[in-house]
Amino acid sequence: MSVPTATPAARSESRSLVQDPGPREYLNLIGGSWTRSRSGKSFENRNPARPRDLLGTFPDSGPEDVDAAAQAAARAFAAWRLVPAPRRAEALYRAAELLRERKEDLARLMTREMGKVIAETRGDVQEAIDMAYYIAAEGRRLFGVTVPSELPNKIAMSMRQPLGVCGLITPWNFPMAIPSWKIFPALVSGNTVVIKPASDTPASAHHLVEILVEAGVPEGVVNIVHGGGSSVGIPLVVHPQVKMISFTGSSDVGKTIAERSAKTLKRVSLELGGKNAQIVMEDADLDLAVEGALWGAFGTTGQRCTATSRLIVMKSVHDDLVRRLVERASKLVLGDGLDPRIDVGPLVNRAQRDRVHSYVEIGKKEGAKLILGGSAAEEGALGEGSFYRPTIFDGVTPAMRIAVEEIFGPVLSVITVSSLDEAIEVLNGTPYGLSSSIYTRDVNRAMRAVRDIEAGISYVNGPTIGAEVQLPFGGVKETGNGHREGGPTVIDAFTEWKSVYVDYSGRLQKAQIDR
Ligand code: UN1
Repeated sequence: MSVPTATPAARSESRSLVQDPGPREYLNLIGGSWTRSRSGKSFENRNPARPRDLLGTFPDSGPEDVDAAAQAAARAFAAWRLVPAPRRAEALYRAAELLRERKEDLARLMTREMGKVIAETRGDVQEAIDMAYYIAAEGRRLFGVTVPSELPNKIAMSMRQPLGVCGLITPWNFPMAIPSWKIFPALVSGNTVVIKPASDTPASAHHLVEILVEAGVPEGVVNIVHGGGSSVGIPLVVHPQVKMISFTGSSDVGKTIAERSAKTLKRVSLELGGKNAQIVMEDADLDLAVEGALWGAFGTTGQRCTATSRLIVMKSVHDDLVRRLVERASKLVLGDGLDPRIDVGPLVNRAQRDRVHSYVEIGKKEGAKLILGGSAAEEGALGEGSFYRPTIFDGVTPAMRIAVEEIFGPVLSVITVSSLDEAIEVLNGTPYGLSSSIYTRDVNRAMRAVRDIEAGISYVNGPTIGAEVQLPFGGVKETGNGHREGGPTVIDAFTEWKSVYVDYSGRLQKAQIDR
């Protein structure tokens, strides 16, 4: 069988320049051709720090575009699944090199697209680079198990097989990292993909896909269809050619996807909301705990599913810790994330800003004590964008809505407790279970917390954010449905097991019966 390679046509139409300041028309990629939406409709992508800055227009696609992409991906699967995995991985190594070369341009574009500060968008591209190298190496692993057979002259082994067309639906908070941690393992495992990136961050996903085309991924293996959740996302979820859906986003949308895909028993890998907490014990290094809480709560303007949204503090250190925290948080500088002096960028859009503010109003009504922020930042140039002040509530009780529901913004709730048991009980008292953290110098307490916290990720003396690509990423309870993307476990999400028995005895042998 001949190994497919990237077609020159697909290459010549791809554009590598990402720093072009003028708006451009972006297209879908379907079966190797860059195309408009069938309806001809498009939508705009604007900078949330300065909405007059238009990055470009994108196809506002519909079910007919999804269908074309799914069919193209299904056709491409026939050949791609037969390409040896180490060869498939070679495209990912090349993609990693291209991402490295363009890291700065891609980071700048991403800051314009979704607002987080340039140091963080560099980190986002770096996470894609890390994932490319990490997963490319899987091309020479994709381990199965070989075990003894209970019968003589017989081999029992297992191997992984691709699923087929995977539909990937990705959020706007990690516009390149999250698409990369779905696309790369899907491809190395031999699947083909249709990706629908968030319509707030379509450009970052576009450039990632463009890089894969340049890296030699054959036509039809990676397809991108832009548009909204109901017009593109749901048609992808229900499409009969799509064998698997990987989604990162809210628990509400995750539940809808699970319901809609149940009819076809499609595999669904869900990475959903969080209400992550940092516990601070009385023996903690308080300076370190303050640094951790600041970064965990206000990094990415609080828009990480791993963000620290609750600070669970022992009574004896509460006053000292909160005083230091407010002092530091009040000095955070808001603004356009392209300026390296800025600490906190805008929220991704006005609707998110309004949503965050509605939670602040709820917190006040519930009787929590607002000790910092609590309003949109509108002075000067900030008024144009979707800026919200870092916000801290003290005196929060575990049952308040601001202590239970995911806010996805720069809002931290401080809850006071008197023992480790109480801290863990409060931490576990939400429907979510993604990330968690404890600051203590006592190894016994740290290990009890690691054992008893209900979360997919636990940090000791580090904030709730900052997962590395080589460990499983995901959570328990309403944070997911048992899959773990990232780490070696991501391969389980994107492959089927096949068990293979080879009998070389030359006679009929009966398992369980011949003894
Ligand atoms: C997310 O918030 O959806 O662990 C992903 C972290 C990042 C990934 C966050 N590496 O904070």
